[in-house]
Amino acid sequence: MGSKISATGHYLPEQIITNDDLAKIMDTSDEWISKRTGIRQRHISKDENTSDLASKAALNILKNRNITADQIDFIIVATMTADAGSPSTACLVQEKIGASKAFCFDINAACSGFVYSLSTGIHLMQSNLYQYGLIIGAETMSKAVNWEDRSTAVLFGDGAGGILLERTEDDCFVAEDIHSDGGRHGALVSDTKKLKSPFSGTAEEEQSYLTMDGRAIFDFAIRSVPDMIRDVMLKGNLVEGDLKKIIAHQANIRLLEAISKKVKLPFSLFASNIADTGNTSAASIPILFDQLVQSKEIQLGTRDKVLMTGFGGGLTWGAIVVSLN
Ligand code: 4VN
Repeated sequence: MGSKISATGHYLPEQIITNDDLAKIMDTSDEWISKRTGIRQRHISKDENTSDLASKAALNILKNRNITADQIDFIIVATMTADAGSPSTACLVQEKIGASKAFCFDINAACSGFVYSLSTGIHLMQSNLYQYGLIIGAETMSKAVNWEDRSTAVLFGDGAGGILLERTEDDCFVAEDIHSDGGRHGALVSDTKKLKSPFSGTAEEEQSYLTMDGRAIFDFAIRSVPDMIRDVMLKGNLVEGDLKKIIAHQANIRLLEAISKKVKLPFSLFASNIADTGNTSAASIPILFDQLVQSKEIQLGTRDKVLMTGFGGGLTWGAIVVSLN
């Protein structure tokens, strides 16, 4: 008893911003961005908020499984760019798609959010209480970044993706390895709300854009992710040949190359779409997952094993291996 991934879907906002477009509004270049990150373009929302992207991805997933929204038991949205503090983005998705019987909540674990949410969803399904659960990663990073800071603005993009978990005898769960280190939270901070009440201390300036210590985050990822991949493979009794694909958070192509070298797994195992979408934080893994299903590089119903790994703000990092039952 447990669940399987029975459908996938994603949605990217229509507007594409290329590196050359960015070079017109800030001191950067296509050469710098593409060489150091692998990013060539990103999708940027014009008037759709995170819940709009998430809802469109959700409808896409339901269409691919041919079920209706009122059959869904729960919706989890992984996001660090929620529409509001309350309601959760998941509740807004519920309203937009008409998932009337679902219980809905967000998980904020930054770029690791989809791995955290998939783990949560899979273990909820292991209770055998539910038939269908939607797990979505959705972000509008464009509203979080400072568009005058070329060191961060060029890295991020908007989008949403997700999967449907469906009750089945044969559980898709293989292994997971999930961590946080709040002691290093300062390396990536977004939407800082300062204390502001008649009873607070000093009235501070409100700062509402994302700041990242790129060096620190990059060093953290190159140190922690290879160890985590090794550990999750050990936990699942897996060797290289057992993995069909590694779907890692799309933060930087140079980082993925370095991780591949360090864990001694061929770079061809590492899927990538960063050239087209940039870093979409919690949405990057599920968008790429659906694109791989659509292009038949991975296939549901095969028992092939896929390793997903996210890492970023929090700090948070996590890896999960599932079988594509
Ligand atoms: C994980 C990572 C990053 C990230 C950090 C740094 C970085 C991406 C800094 C150096 C710069 C190229 C770009 Cl590794 C971000 C997240 C958050 O999702 C997670 N790029 N860079 C250069 O080469 O000078």
